[in-house]
This record gives sequence, C-alpha cells and structure tokens, in this order.
Amino acid sequence: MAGGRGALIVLEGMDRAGKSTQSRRLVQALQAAGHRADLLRFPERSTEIGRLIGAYLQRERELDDHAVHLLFAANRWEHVTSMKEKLRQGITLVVDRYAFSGVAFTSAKENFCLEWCKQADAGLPKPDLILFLQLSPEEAAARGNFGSERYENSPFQEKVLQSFRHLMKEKTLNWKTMDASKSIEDLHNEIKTVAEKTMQEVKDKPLGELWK
Ligand code: 2DT
Ligand code: MG
Repeated sequence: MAGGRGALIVLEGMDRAGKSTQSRRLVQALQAAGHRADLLRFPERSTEIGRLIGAYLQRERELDDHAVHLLFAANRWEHVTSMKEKLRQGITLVVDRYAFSGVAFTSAKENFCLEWCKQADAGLPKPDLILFLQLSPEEAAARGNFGSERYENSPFQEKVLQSFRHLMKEKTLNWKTMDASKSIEDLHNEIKTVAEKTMQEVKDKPLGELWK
C-alpha cells in the first residue's frame, strides 16, 4: 500500500501515571501533524462484554477471577477485526492499556501464573511499541487518592507493578520506559518523538502476533 500500514502503539503503566492524558494528547498531536490516528482504550466499556467488566470494576457484580480475566481478553478480541482493518488502511492506533494490563492485574491475584494469564491474549495484534509510563508509588500518591473501583489500593498495585516488571523482561517486545514524573508537556514531546519514529520504521513491515 502506498503510505504503508499504521503503527500499533500501547501505553501501559500504573494508575495515575498519565496514560489516558498522554494517549489523548498523542492522538491529537499526530492528527495535527497530518497523520491518521485513532484512540482506543481497554477495557472498552461500551460493548456488552465491556458493560459486564464495568459492573465488575464498580463492584455492582461479582465474577470468578478466571471468568473476568477471559472477559477482559474477549473485550480485546472483539475489536481485532476493526483494529487490523484500520492499521491496514494506514491508521495508527494509540491504545490506553492492552493485554499487559490484563496479565499484570490477574497475575497479581493469588494462584494465577503469568503463563496461564498470557494464553487468552496470545495471537492478538502485536504492538509495535509499548510505552511504560513509570511513576513511583510516592509520586502517584502525591497526584491524589485512589478512586473507589476494584483494584484501586496500594498493596494490590504493588503486586501489579511486580508483574509488569516480569513482562517487561521480554526482549521480543519493544518496551520503552518513560519517566512519567515529568511535566505533561515534556512527557508528551518525548512520546510523540518515539511514536513518529516507530510509525516510520514499521510502515512496510508486517504486523506481528503477540505471544506466539
Ligand atoms: P481503567 O481505569 O484504565 O479503565 O482500567 N484491567 C484492565 C484488568 O484487570 N485487565 C485488563 O485486561 C485491563 C485492560 C486495570 C480499569 C481497571 O481494569 C484493570 C484497571
Ligand atoms: Mg482506573
């Protein structure tokens, strides 16, 4: 294709690291620079599966830990066809959380191993770039209190961080750690630079499959 494919760029990181703000800013900046770019987020709470996940997170309903893990993965799978089509058309996708949050959060629970958690997402479109917005628990705390959703407490978040650290050791994935303690503007400029470089590098390369 003339212009090549779009890039799949994922933002991950702990609560309050600025993933949503930075994802939005990145899409706006890419569009302003003349690129085609779309914003996605997981969980995507607007679908039937997403509403179930939303109710679970807001503690309106209980679900088995295995079942909810598979629902989070299913919520990604239900978007794969449209994601692939957009990437093929040259649209870059900026994704606020992806399978790495899926694995990090479930494997932070008792009796879940990383390998079992990864299976449900194996074969998803493989991100060309994963930006990990790194912020210490102290700095995160200084940005305000946790909300009232499930998982929003420090002991659990500590375990999630350990799981992310394991996942980041995988050298077949293009992880880049970003210092999220910087100002919104400085962090944005750094993210935009690496994103544009990645878009250029992957435009003529095939899209990969995650964990396969
Ligand atoms: P937000 O606050 O970003 O809406 O996330 N989570 C997320 C999982 O447990 N598994 C997943 O696969 C994903 C994508 C992280 C809501 C919470 O859902 C968690 C926080
Ligand atoms: Mg949240």
